[in-house]
Amino acid sequence: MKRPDQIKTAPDQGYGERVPPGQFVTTKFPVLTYGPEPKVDINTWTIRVFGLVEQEITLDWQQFAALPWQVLNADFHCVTQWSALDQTWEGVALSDLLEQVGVAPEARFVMAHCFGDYSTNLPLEIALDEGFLAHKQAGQPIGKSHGWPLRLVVPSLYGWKSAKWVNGIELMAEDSPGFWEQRGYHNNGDPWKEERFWPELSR
Ligand SMILES: Nc1nc2c(c(=O)[nH]1)N[C@H]1C(S)=C(S)[C@@H](COP(=O)(O)O)O[C@H]1N2
Ligand SMILES: [Mo]
Repeated sequence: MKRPDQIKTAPDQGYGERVPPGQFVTTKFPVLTYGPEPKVDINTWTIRVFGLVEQEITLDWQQFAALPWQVLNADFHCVTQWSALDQTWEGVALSDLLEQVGVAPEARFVMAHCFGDYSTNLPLEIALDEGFLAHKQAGQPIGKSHGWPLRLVVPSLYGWKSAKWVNGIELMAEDSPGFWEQRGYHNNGDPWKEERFWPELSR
């Protein structure tokens, strides 16, 4: 993979402290997918919650949709320097799904698994605070290329942590790098600290 050691300087668009450093605000929501887009059938769709849990579960779509539904409004920041403000998502808080299984006391990290073998890791604390499993965006079912029927949204971290086509949530004692984190992306991905690519390139 090419080492992106040139980060473009973002213009001052007048958003002040609202937008993290080095980001360009766009009114679009570009598709960013590595590799082919997985085909997902909602009739055979399941999500499995496993690892360090009291009781592993696998829910089908009907069972998942019966969990408490919420709305989340948040900004979205992609590491390729676009930010989309005020996105409205509808779905289920990850904490409500995790309540179903009971998180084991040793669990400290989460791995989100996806159709198509993408994955990404998160600290459990962030996952519980703000991890959101979205089925709708802007009042409509999310588009197929945006992760339909279910994607993770983690607003405080770069977009690659917002895994599309999620089908598994694994609870872990030790941290372990996901797809991009194994390929040079920063382990944490905090846009306010510009934790973009190779840790030594962060400003
Ligand atoms: N499964 C999967 N999820 C993914 C990606 C991917 O390639 N595969 N790309 C990530 C990246 S880099 C970003 S910025 C967001 C983009 O979401 P969007 O394509 O809906 O705009 O999805 C993230 N989730
Ligand atoms: Mo991204």
